[in-house]
Amino acid sequence: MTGARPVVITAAVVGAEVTRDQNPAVPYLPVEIAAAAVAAGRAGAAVVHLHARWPDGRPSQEAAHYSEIVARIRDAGSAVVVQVSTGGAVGMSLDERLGSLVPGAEMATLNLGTMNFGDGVFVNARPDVVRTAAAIRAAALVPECEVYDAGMLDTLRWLLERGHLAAPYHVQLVLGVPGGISASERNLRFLAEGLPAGVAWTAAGIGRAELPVVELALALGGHLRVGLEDNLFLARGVPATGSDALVAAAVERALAAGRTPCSPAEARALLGVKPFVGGG
Ligand code: KMH
Ligand code: ZN
Repeated sequence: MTGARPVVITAAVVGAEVTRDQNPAVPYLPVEIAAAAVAAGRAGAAVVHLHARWPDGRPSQEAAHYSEIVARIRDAGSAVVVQVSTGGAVGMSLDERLGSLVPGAEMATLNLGTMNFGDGVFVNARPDVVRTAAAIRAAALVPECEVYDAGMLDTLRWLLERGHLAAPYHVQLVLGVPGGISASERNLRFLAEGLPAGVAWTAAGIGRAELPVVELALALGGHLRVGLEDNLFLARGVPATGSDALVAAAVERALAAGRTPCSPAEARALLGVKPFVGGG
C-alpha cells in the first residue's frame, strides 16, 4: 500500500440469481464456492462477498452451507475478509436470510430498501432493515450497506441518526439492477457525493456496466466489486472463466489508475474489521 491510494477489491463469487446454464463457471457446492473465493483472493481480491447454493443451484441461506464455505476458505490458507449476504434471494423470509450470520464471518450486507429486482420484488421493509442491522451488530460483524437507488441514502442517514447503525460500516453502491438506479457516470457521482462525509464506499456495476463502473470508481476514490454474481462476461461475447478473471481485470485497471490493491490485512484496517488471527 506504499504511496499509491489503496483500493479494496471485493469478489462477489456466486450470488443468488446467476446459473450454470448462463456460465458454467458459476459455483454451487460449498467446495466450489470456497475455491472460487480462494482463487479470487489469489487474483487480488481482499474481500469475498458470499452467497450459498443448494447442490442443484437454488439459492440457500443455510448456516451449514455458509459455515462449510468459510471453513474451506480458511483450510485453504486464505485470509480474505469474509462478507456474507443477508440479502439472499428474492422471496426469502428475513428469518431465512439471517441464517448466513455464522461464526467466522466478518462482514454482512445490510440492504437498505424495498425495490423491484428484475421481475421480482426484493423486500426490505424498514423494520426488517433495523432488525438486520441489530442482528449484524449482535454478531459483531461490520455491516456493508447496499444502496441500489438514491432514496436509500436517506435511509442510511436515518439509520445513523436513530443509532441503528454506527461506525465502522461500509457502503456498496450498486448500479444497474433492473429496478434500481442505472449505471451511468452521473448516477455514480450523484450517489458518491450524497454519502456521509468520510465513509468508505465501493461501487458495483451490473452486467456489462461492471468494468466501466470499476474505472469510474477508481477515478472517484471508491473501492471495487466484481464477480460472477454481478457479471458473467469478461468482454462482449467472452464469458468470464471465473470471478478471479474479473478480479484480475479490476487489478489491471486499478494499477493503471495509480491505485494499489489492498491485502486482506490492509482491507481489515481500512474497513474497521478486527485483525484476523490466522494471518493476512
Ligand atoms: N440476491 C439479491 C436479491 C446481498 O447480497 O445482500 C440480493 C443481494 C444482496 O444479493
Ligand atoms: Zn449478494
